[in-house]
Amino acid sequence: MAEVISDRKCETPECSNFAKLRCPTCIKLGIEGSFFCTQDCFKGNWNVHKQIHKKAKGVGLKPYNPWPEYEFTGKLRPFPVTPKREVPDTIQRPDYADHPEGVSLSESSLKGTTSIKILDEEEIKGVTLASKLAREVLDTVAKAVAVGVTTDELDRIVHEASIKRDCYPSPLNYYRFPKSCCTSVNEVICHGIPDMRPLEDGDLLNIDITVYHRGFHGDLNETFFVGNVDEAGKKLVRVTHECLMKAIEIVKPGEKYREIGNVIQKYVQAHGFSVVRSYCGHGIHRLFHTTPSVPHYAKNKAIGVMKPGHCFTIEPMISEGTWSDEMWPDEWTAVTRDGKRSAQFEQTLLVTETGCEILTRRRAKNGQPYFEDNE
Ligand code: EYF
Ligand code: CO
Ligand code: CO
Repeated sequence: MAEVISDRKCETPECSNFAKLRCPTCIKLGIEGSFFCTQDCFKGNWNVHKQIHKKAKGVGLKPYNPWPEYEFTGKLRPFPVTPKREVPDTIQRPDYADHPEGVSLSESSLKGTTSIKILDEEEIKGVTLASKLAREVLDTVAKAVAVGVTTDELDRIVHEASIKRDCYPSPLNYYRFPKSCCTSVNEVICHGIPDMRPLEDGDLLNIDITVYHRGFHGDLNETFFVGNVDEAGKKLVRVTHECLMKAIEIVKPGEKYREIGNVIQKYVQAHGFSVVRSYCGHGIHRLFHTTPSVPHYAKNKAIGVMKPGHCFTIEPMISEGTWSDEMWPDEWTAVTRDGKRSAQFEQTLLVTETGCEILTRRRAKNGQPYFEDNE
Protein backbone atom coordinates (compact mmCIF):
# COMPACT_ATOMS: atom_id res chain seq x y z
CA MET A 1 0.00 0.00 0.00
CA ALA A 2 1.22 3.50 -0.83
CA GLU A 3 1.42 5.91 2.12
CA VAL A 4 -0.50 9.16 1.64
CA ILE A 5 -1.24 12.35 3.52
CA SER A 6 -4.93 13.02 2.99
CA ASP A 7 -8.02 14.44 4.59
CA ARG A 8 -10.04 11.63 2.96
CA LYS A 9 -11.90 8.93 4.92
CA CYS A 10 -11.27 5.17 4.59
CA GLU A 11 -13.45 3.65 1.80
CA THR A 12 -14.42 0.51 3.72
CA PRO A 13 -18.17 0.81 4.37
CA GLU A 14 -18.89 1.95 7.93
CA CYS A 15 -15.24 2.72 8.69
CA SER A 16 -14.93 6.44 9.42
CA ASN A 17 -11.16 6.58 10.13
CA PHE A 18 -8.95 8.98 8.21
CA ALA A 19 -7.09 7.31 5.30
CA LYS A 20 -3.31 6.89 5.41
CA LEU A 21 -2.90 4.48 2.49
CA ARG A 22 -3.82 4.23 -1.21
CA CYS A 23 -4.18 1.11 -3.33
CA PRO A 24 -1.01 0.89 -5.52
CA THR A 25 -2.83 -0.90 -8.37
CA CYS A 26 -5.39 1.92 -8.56
CA ILE A 27 -2.57 4.51 -8.69
CA LYS A 28 -0.95 2.55 -11.56
CA LEU A 29 -4.23 2.25 -13.45
CA GLY A 30 -5.01 5.95 -12.95
CA ILE A 31 -8.11 5.29 -10.82
CA GLU A 32 -9.04 8.24 -8.59
CA GLY A 33 -9.62 7.65 -4.85
CA SER A 34 -9.11 4.14 -3.35
CA PHE A 35 -8.08 5.40 0.10
CA PHE A 36 -7.89 3.10 3.16
CA CYS A 37 -6.93 3.58 6.80
CA THR A 38 -4.96 0.35 7.38
CA GLN A 39 -3.77 -2.81 5.60
CA ASP A 40 -6.42 -4.76 7.55
CA CYS A 41 -9.24 -2.56 6.27
CA PHE A 42 -7.89 -2.89 2.71
CA LYS A 43 -7.67 -6.70 2.99
CA GLY A 44 -11.17 -6.90 4.51
CA ASN A 45 -12.55 -4.97 1.52
CA TRP A 46 -10.45 -6.81 -1.10
CA ASN A 47 -13.21 -8.95 -2.70
CA VAL A 48 -15.25 -5.84 -3.47
CA HIS A 49 -12.30 -3.56 -4.25
CA LYS A 50 -10.66 -5.87 -6.83
CA GLN A 51 -13.77 -5.49 -9.05
CA ILE A 52 -12.63 -1.87 -9.63
CA HIS A 53 -9.32 -3.17 -11.07
CA LYS A 54 -11.17 -5.67 -13.29
CA LYS A 55 -13.48 -2.97 -14.61
CA ALA A 56 -10.56 -0.61 -15.35
CA LYS A 57 -8.75 -3.41 -17.20
CA GLY A 58 -11.95 -4.23 -19.11
CA VAL A 59 -11.99 -7.86 -17.86
CA GLY A 60 -15.28 -9.54 -18.75
CA LEU A 61 -16.45 -6.54 -20.79
CA LYS A 62 -17.17 -6.34 -24.53
CA PRO A 63 -14.13 -4.86 -26.38
CA TYR A 64 -14.45 -1.07 -26.72
CA ASN A 65 -14.68 -0.07 -30.39
CA PRO A 66 -16.23 3.31 -31.12
CA TRP A 67 -15.71 2.91 -34.91
CA PRO A 68 -16.85 -0.59 -35.97
CA GLU A 69 -16.60 0.36 -39.69
CA TYR A 70 -12.98 1.59 -39.53
CA GLU A 71 -10.16 -0.73 -40.66
CA PHE A 72 -7.26 -0.10 -38.29
CA THR A 73 -3.84 -0.01 -39.96
CA GLY A 74 -2.04 -1.73 -37.05
CA LYS A 75 -2.59 -3.40 -33.68
CA LEU A 76 -3.27 -0.33 -31.54
CA ARG A 77 -6.88 0.37 -30.50
CA PRO A 78 -8.54 3.37 -28.81
CA PHE A 79 -9.62 3.13 -25.16
CA PRO A 80 -12.15 5.30 -23.28
CA VAL A 81 -11.15 8.94 -22.76
CA THR A 82 -11.83 10.54 -19.35
CA PRO A 83 -13.66 13.89 -19.01
CA LYS A 84 -11.91 17.21 -19.72
CA ARG A 85 -9.68 18.46 -16.89
CA GLU A 86 -10.13 22.03 -15.67
CA VAL A 87 -7.48 24.77 -15.35
CA PRO A 88 -7.82 27.26 -12.45
CA ASP A 89 -9.04 30.75 -13.45
CA THR A 90 -5.87 32.28 -11.95
CA ILE A 91 -3.79 30.90 -14.86
CA GLN A 92 -3.49 33.02 -18.02
CA ARG A 93 -5.24 31.26 -20.93
CA PRO A 94 -4.57 31.36 -24.71
CA ASP A 95 -7.45 32.77 -26.81
CA TYR A 96 -8.59 29.33 -28.10
CA ALA A 97 -9.07 27.95 -24.55
CA ASP A 98 -12.56 29.44 -24.39
CA HIS A 99 -13.52 29.35 -28.09
CA PRO A 100 -16.34 26.83 -28.77
CA GLU A 101 -14.40 25.25 -31.67
CA GLY A 102 -11.00 25.81 -30.09
CA VAL A 103 -10.08 28.27 -32.86
CA SER A 104 -7.19 30.64 -32.19
CA LEU A 105 -8.36 33.94 -33.67
CA SER A 106 -4.90 35.46 -33.17
CA GLU A 107 -3.42 32.66 -35.31
CA SER A 108 -6.16 32.71 -37.98
CA SER A 109 -5.85 36.50 -38.37
CA LEU A 110 -2.32 35.87 -39.75
CA LYS A 111 -3.34 33.12 -42.23
CA GLY A 112 -1.72 33.73 -45.62
CA THR A 113 1.17 35.84 -44.32
CA THR A 114 4.68 34.54 -44.85
CA SER A 115 6.62 37.04 -42.74
CA ILE A 116 8.42 35.65 -39.70
CA LYS A 117 8.35 37.57 -36.43
CA ILE A 118 11.68 38.73 -34.98
CA LEU A 119 11.35 38.53 -31.20
CA ASP A 120 12.48 41.49 -29.05
CA GLU A 121 14.31 41.07 -25.70
CA GLU A 122 11.11 40.79 -23.66
CA GLU A 123 9.63 38.22 -26.07
CA ILE A 124 12.87 36.19 -26.00
CA LYS A 125 12.66 36.10 -22.19
CA GLY A 126 9.02 35.01 -22.42
CA VAL A 127 9.56 32.15 -24.85
CA THR A 128 12.74 31.04 -23.05
CA LEU A 129 10.88 30.68 -19.74
CA ALA A 130 7.89 28.89 -21.31
CA SER A 131 10.28 26.45 -23.03
CA LYS A 132 12.14 25.78 -19.79
CA LEU A 133 8.88 25.06 -17.98
CA ALA A 134 7.73 22.74 -20.79
CA ARG A 135 11.01 20.82 -20.38
CA GLU A 136 10.38 20.49 -16.62
CA VAL A 137 6.88 19.11 -17.28
CA LEU A 138 8.24 16.55 -19.79
CA ASP A 139 10.98 15.43 -17.38
CA THR A 140 8.38 15.07 -14.60
CA VAL A 141 6.00 12.90 -16.63
CA ALA A 142 8.90 10.85 -18.05
CA LYS A 143 9.54 9.44 -14.56
CA ALA A 144 6.05 7.87 -14.52
CA VAL A 145 6.38 5.96 -17.83
CA ALA A 146 6.11 2.22 -17.04
CA VAL A 147 4.33 -0.95 -18.10
CA GLY A 148 0.70 -0.87 -16.84
CA VAL A 149 0.44 2.91 -16.49
CA THR A 150 -2.35 4.44 -18.60
CA THR A 151 -1.69 7.39 -20.91
CA ASP A 152 -4.61 9.07 -19.09
CA GLU A 153 -2.57 8.92 -15.86
CA LEU A 154 0.38 10.50 -17.72
CA ASP A 155 -1.98 13.26 -18.92
CA ARG A 156 -3.09 13.87 -15.32
CA ILE A 157 0.55 14.27 -14.28
CA VAL A 158 1.17 16.69 -17.18
CA HIS A 159 -1.95 18.69 -16.32
CA GLU A 160 -1.01 19.05 -12.65
CA ALA A 161 2.68 19.72 -13.31
CA SER A 162 1.66 22.49 -15.75
CA ILE A 163 -0.74 24.10 -13.28
CA LYS A 164 1.90 24.00 -10.51
CA ARG A 165 4.14 26.07 -12.79
CA ASP A 166 1.43 28.64 -13.53
CA CYS A 167 1.07 27.22 -17.04
CA TYR A 168 -1.96 26.42 -19.20
CA PRO A 169 -1.37 23.08 -21.02
CA SER A 170 -1.46 24.39 -24.62
CA PRO A 171 -3.06 21.34 -26.34
CA LEU A 172 -6.20 21.53 -24.12
CA ASN A 173 -9.11 22.70 -26.35
CA TYR A 174 -6.73 23.66 -29.19
CA TYR A 175 -9.04 22.96 -32.14
CA ARG A 176 -11.06 21.08 -29.45
CA PHE A 177 -8.21 18.68 -28.63
CA PRO A 178 -9.55 17.00 -25.46
CA LYS A 179 -6.39 16.51 -23.35
CA SER A 180 -3.36 18.36 -21.94
CA CYS A 181 -0.66 16.56 -23.95
CA CYS A 182 -0.36 14.17 -26.90
CA THR A 183 0.64 10.55 -26.25
CA SER A 184 1.50 8.64 -29.43
CA VAL A 185 2.09 4.87 -29.17
CA ASN A 186 3.78 2.64 -31.82
CA GLU A 187 2.05 3.29 -35.20
CA VAL A 188 0.63 6.61 -33.99
CA ILE A 189 2.69 9.32 -35.70
CA CYS A 190 1.46 12.26 -33.60
CA HIS A 191 -1.56 13.79 -31.79
CA GLY A 192 -2.53 10.58 -29.96
CA ILE A 193 -5.16 11.27 -27.29
CA PRO A 194 -4.34 10.08 -23.75
CA ASP A 195 -6.82 7.34 -22.81
CA MET A 196 -7.34 4.38 -20.45
CA ARG A 197 -5.01 1.99 -22.34
CA PRO A 198 -2.32 0.62 -20.01
CA LEU A 199 1.13 0.81 -21.58
CA GLU A 200 2.52 -2.56 -22.69
CA ASP A 201 6.01 -4.02 -22.54
CA GLY A 202 7.84 -3.08 -25.76
CA ASP A 203 5.70 -0.03 -26.64
CA LEU A 204 7.31 3.09 -28.12
CA LEU A 205 5.63 6.11 -26.52
CA ASN A 206 5.99 9.73 -27.60
CA ILE A 207 4.89 12.39 -25.12
CA ASP A 208 4.46 15.86 -26.62
CA ILE A 209 4.26 18.77 -24.18
CA THR A 210 3.43 22.40 -24.90
CA VAL A 211 2.78 24.92 -22.13
CA TYR A 212 1.50 28.50 -22.24
CA HIS A 213 3.06 30.70 -19.58
CA ARG A 214 2.22 34.40 -19.20
CA GLY A 215 1.60 34.87 -22.94
CA PHE A 216 4.18 32.51 -24.50
CA HIS A 217 4.27 28.85 -25.63
CA GLY A 218 7.17 26.35 -25.40
CA ASP A 219 6.93 22.98 -27.22
CA LEU A 220 8.97 19.76 -27.10
CA ASN A 221 8.58 16.00 -27.31
CA GLU A 222 10.53 12.79 -26.80
CA THR A 223 9.98 9.12 -27.57
CA PHE A 224 10.36 6.73 -24.61
CA PHE A 225 10.83 2.95 -24.34
CA VAL A 226 8.20 1.13 -22.27
CA GLY A 227 9.86 -1.91 -20.66
CA ASN A 228 11.95 -3.96 -23.09
CA VAL A 229 11.96 -2.69 -26.67
CA ASP A 230 13.31 -4.76 -29.59
CA GLU A 231 16.52 -3.75 -31.40
CA ALA A 232 14.62 -2.44 -34.48
CA GLY A 233 12.57 -0.11 -32.23
CA LYS A 234 15.70 1.11 -30.46
CA LYS A 235 17.36 1.87 -33.82
CA LEU A 236 14.28 3.79 -35.03
CA VAL A 237 14.31 5.98 -31.91
CA ARG A 238 18.10 6.53 -32.04
CA VAL A 239 18.06 7.55 -35.72
CA THR A 240 15.07 9.87 -35.12
CA HIS A 241 16.94 11.65 -32.33
CA GLU A 242 20.13 11.84 -34.41
CA CYS A 243 18.35 13.37 -37.43
CA LEU A 244 16.88 16.11 -35.23
CA MET A 245 20.35 16.92 -33.82
CA LYS A 246 21.84 16.99 -37.37
CA ALA A 247 19.11 19.42 -38.46
CA ILE A 248 19.71 21.66 -35.42
CA GLU A 249 23.42 21.85 -36.35
CA ILE A 250 22.62 23.83 -39.53
CA VAL A 251 20.36 26.40 -37.82
CA LYS A 252 22.03 29.82 -38.12
CA PRO A 253 21.32 33.26 -39.66
CA GLY A 254 21.23 33.09 -43.48
CA GLU A 255 20.23 29.40 -43.67
CA LYS A 256 17.09 28.58 -45.70
CA TYR A 257 14.25 26.86 -43.83
CA ARG A 258 13.90 24.45 -46.75
CA GLU A 259 17.41 23.00 -46.07
CA ILE A 260 16.29 21.36 -42.82
CA GLY A 261 14.27 18.72 -44.69
CA ASN A 262 17.21 17.89 -46.96
CA VAL A 263 19.46 17.15 -43.94
CA ILE A 264 16.80 15.05 -42.20
CA GLN A 265 15.74 12.93 -45.18
CA LYS A 266 19.32 12.22 -46.32
CA TYR A 267 20.22 10.87 -42.85
CA VAL A 268 17.00 8.94 -42.27
CA GLN A 269 16.92 7.32 -45.73
CA ALA A 270 20.52 6.13 -45.34
CA HIS A 271 19.32 4.16 -42.29
CA GLY A 272 16.36 2.61 -44.13
CA PHE A 273 13.58 4.72 -42.60
CA SER A 274 11.08 7.23 -44.07
CA VAL A 275 10.06 10.83 -43.26
CA VAL A 276 6.40 11.71 -42.56
CA ARG A 277 5.29 14.55 -44.88
CA SER A 278 1.90 15.70 -43.51
CA TYR A 279 3.14 17.42 -40.30
CA CYS A 280 5.76 20.16 -40.03
CA GLY A 281 7.79 22.12 -37.51
CA HIS A 282 6.38 25.59 -36.87
CA GLY A 283 7.03 29.09 -35.62
CA ILE A 284 6.13 29.46 -31.93
CA HIS A 285 6.06 32.37 -29.44
CA ARG A 286 2.89 34.26 -28.51
CA LEU A 287 1.15 31.86 -30.95
CA PHE A 288 1.26 28.04 -30.72
CA HIS A 289 1.58 27.65 -34.51
CA THR A 290 2.68 30.35 -36.93
CA THR A 291 5.26 31.04 -39.66
CA PRO A 292 7.65 29.55 -40.62
CA SER A 293 6.33 26.11 -41.64
CA VAL A 294 9.28 23.70 -41.46
CA PRO A 295 8.86 20.47 -43.51
CA HIS A 296 11.10 17.55 -42.52
CA TYR A 297 11.31 15.98 -46.02
CA ALA A 298 13.76 16.74 -48.85
CA LYS A 299 13.16 19.05 -51.82
CA ASN A 300 10.39 20.92 -50.00
CA LYS A 301 9.28 24.46 -50.88
CA ALA A 302 9.48 26.05 -47.41
CA ILE A 303 9.56 29.84 -47.48
CA GLY A 304 12.04 31.95 -45.55
CA VAL A 305 15.59 32.48 -44.39
CA MET A 306 16.66 32.25 -40.72
CA LYS A 307 17.36 35.50 -38.83
CA PRO A 308 18.40 36.20 -35.21
CA GLY A 309 15.25 36.38 -33.09
CA HIS A 310 13.28 33.75 -35.06
CA CYS A 311 11.79 31.05 -32.86
CA PHE A 312 10.53 27.72 -34.27
CA THR A 313 10.34 23.98 -33.69
CA ILE A 314 11.89 21.08 -35.56
CA GLU A 315 9.93 17.88 -34.87
CA PRO A 316 10.70 15.07 -37.37
CA MET A 317 8.36 12.06 -37.43
CA ILE A 318 10.26 9.03 -38.76
CA SER A 319 8.66 5.73 -39.72
CA GLU A 320 9.90 2.13 -39.98
CA GLY A 321 7.92 1.52 -43.19
CA THR A 322 5.90 3.91 -45.33
CA TRP A 323 5.94 7.70 -44.85
CA SER A 324 2.24 7.77 -45.71
CA ASP A 325 -0.25 8.61 -42.94
CA GLU A 326 -3.98 8.55 -42.29
CA MET A 327 -6.24 9.76 -39.49
CA TRP A 328 -8.33 7.72 -37.04
CA PRO A 329 -12.05 8.65 -37.15
CA ASP A 330 -11.51 10.81 -34.02
CA GLU A 331 -9.88 13.25 -36.54
CA TRP A 332 -6.83 13.82 -34.33
CA THR A 333 -4.82 10.59 -34.15
CA ALA A 334 -2.41 10.33 -37.12
CA VAL A 335 -1.22 6.76 -37.86
CA THR A 336 1.07 5.11 -40.40
CA ARG A 337 -0.85 3.58 -43.33
CA ASP A 338 1.05 0.28 -43.01
CA GLY A 339 0.66 0.02 -39.21
CA LYS A 340 4.44 0.03 -38.65
CA ARG A 341 5.96 2.15 -35.88
CA SER A 342 6.87 5.84 -36.00
CA ALA A 343 9.04 7.90 -33.62
CA GLN A 344 9.49 11.64 -33.04
CA PHE A 345 11.62 14.17 -31.16
CA GLU A 346 10.98 17.94 -30.98
CA GLN A 347 12.81 21.00 -29.68
CA THR A 348 11.98 24.72 -29.64
CA LEU A 349 14.88 26.76 -31.09
CA LEU A 350 15.85 30.42 -30.99
CA VAL A 351 18.07 31.68 -33.84
CA THR A 352 21.02 33.65 -32.37
CA GLU A 353 23.75 35.76 -34.06
CA THR A 354 25.99 32.69 -34.45
CA GLY A 355 23.68 29.67 -34.54
CA CYS A 356 20.82 28.74 -32.28
CA GLU A 357 19.90 28.10 -28.68
CA ILE A 358 17.84 24.97 -27.91
CA LEU A 359 15.33 26.56 -25.53
CA THR A 360 13.78 23.21 -24.54
CA ARG A 361 17.12 21.44 -23.94
CA ARG A 362 17.41 19.12 -20.95
CA ARG A 363 19.21 21.03 -18.22
CA ALA A 364 21.73 19.67 -15.70
CA LYS A 365 20.08 17.97 -12.70
CA ASN A 366 21.52 20.63 -10.37
CA GLY A 367 20.29 23.42 -12.65
CA GLN A 368 17.68 25.58 -10.98
CA PRO A 369 14.20 24.18 -11.66
CA TYR A 370 11.37 26.69 -11.32
CA PHE A 371 9.43 24.10 -9.40
CA GLU A 372 10.76 20.87 -7.89
CA ASP A 373 8.24 18.02 -8.28
CA ASN A 374 8.02 14.96 -6.08
CA GLU A 375 5.23 13.13 -7.88
C1 EYF B 1 -7.45 20.30 -36.40
C2 EYF B 1 -4.62 19.26 -33.45
C3 EYF B 1 -5.55 19.65 -34.41
N1 EYF B 1 -1.24 20.47 -33.02
C4 EYF B 1 0.12 20.54 -33.08
C5 EYF B 1 -4.23 20.27 -32.44
O1 EYF B 1 2.96 21.22 -32.69
C6 EYF B 1 2.41 20.33 -32.09
N2 EYF B 1 3.18 19.47 -31.51
O2 EYF B 1 4.51 19.58 -31.54
C7 EYF B 1 0.94 20.19 -32.00
C8 EYF B 1 0.35 19.75 -30.83
C9 EYF B 1 -1.06 19.67 -30.79
C10 EYF B 1 -1.81 20.04 -31.89
C11 EYF B 1 -1.98 19.28 -29.80
C12 EYF B 1 -3.25 19.44 -30.34
N3 EYF B 1 -3.13 19.90 -31.58
C13 EYF B 1 -4.15 18.00 -33.49
C14 EYF B 1 -4.57 17.11 -34.49
C15 EYF B 1 -5.48 17.47 -35.43
C16 EYF B 1 -5.97 18.73 -35.38
O3 EYF B 1 -6.91 19.04 -36.34
CO1 CO C 1 5.03 19.40 -29.59
CO1 CO D 1 5.11 21.42 -32.23
